[in-house]
Amino acid sequence: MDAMDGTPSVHPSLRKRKIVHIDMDAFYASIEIRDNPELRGKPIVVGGSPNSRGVVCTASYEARKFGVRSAMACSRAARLCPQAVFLPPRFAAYVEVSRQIREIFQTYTSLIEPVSLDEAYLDVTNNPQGLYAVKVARGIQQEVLKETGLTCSAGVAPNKLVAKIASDLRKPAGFTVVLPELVREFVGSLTVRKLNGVGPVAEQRLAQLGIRFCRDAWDSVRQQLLSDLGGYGQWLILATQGIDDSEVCTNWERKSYGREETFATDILDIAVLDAELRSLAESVGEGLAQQSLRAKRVCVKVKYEDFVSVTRQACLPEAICSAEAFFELGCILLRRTEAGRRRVRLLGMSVSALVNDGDGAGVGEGEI
Ligand code: TTP
Ligand code: MG
Repeated sequence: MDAMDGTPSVHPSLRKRKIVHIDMDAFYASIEIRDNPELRGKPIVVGGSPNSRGVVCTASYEARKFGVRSAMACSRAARLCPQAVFLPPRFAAYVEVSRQIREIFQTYTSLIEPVSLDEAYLDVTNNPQGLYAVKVARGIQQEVLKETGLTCSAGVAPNKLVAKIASDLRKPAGFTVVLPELVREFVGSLTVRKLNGVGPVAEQRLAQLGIRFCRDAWDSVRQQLLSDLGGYGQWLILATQGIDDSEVCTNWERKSYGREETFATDILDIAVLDAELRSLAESVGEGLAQQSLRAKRVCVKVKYEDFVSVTRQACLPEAICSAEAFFELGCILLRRTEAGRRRVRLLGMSVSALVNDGDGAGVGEGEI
């Protein structure tokens, strides 16, 4: 679609917003290296120990060269990179850095959507200082480095979808700007898997339709095939052109907050599981308190020995931050699973419907 004068027309939604996406580089691993400079230059794996059945939280870029990735079994990581240094996570340190970077974001705008401890979207369309989006992103990178000693990558684009892709493009310390006029070509050249919303299953399904790169979805025949997929297909038609009209949601701090533990051997004894649940609840309570958050919903996750997982959740009468209350509700939820009758490989607790201390009641109703 070209305009009469030959200049390509730009979809109107690409003129509405200026979004910055910030993502810290190798977050947990970089903090470990910062706090122990002897680790610099070495392959670092943060997560379970190499001979445990835990998983990798993250790996330094040196370890990634060997193929080590987040969520991989630690035993596999140890085989791929035997010289790697394995470190347990120190969540309190990561939460503290997360707080510091959010403080920096807030000096530029209050329109912030934190996605995880190390990642956030900022809507800087009308930022109070009247700065260009590029200037905001550069300023944040410099201040984050100065305040925390860590690098982050930034993406600047007309929407969240493209800003996230952009921040990931030139890690570490990457800086990528995608102007509205270039969005379509930029996204078109990427594989569909780069879109936040296309996972391995959708990737395969799209490949069957002949869609590997985003631009493969631009012709009318394939767009018809996609629209037959319903709402997700409609989203794909737009996303493959770099169009996304979603707003930066400022009214939640974090979607959920949790901990989980993969056991060295599968556990049948419910009393042992209760004790594990108590320590998970304590850790969750501590993490929430550090972030001055309270939670209303509690979720328990159980993975049985055959890797089948179930979750059970319920709401507390009001948003609170109490390890004891999380534990008590957790015990009730655990008894709604087959724990005690089937061996359990992993136990997790997470809390959601989070509110800041001082805010009103939490959201959501639930069964108990
Ligand atoms: P990411 O931003 O996905 O990864 P990263 O910051 O380690 O590396 P990158 O430079 O590619 O951004 O996740 C942020 C942190 O979240 C990561 O350091 C550890 C944690 N995490 C997990 O615990 N498990 C996971 O599966 C993933 C993906 C991340
Ligand atoms: Mg990151």
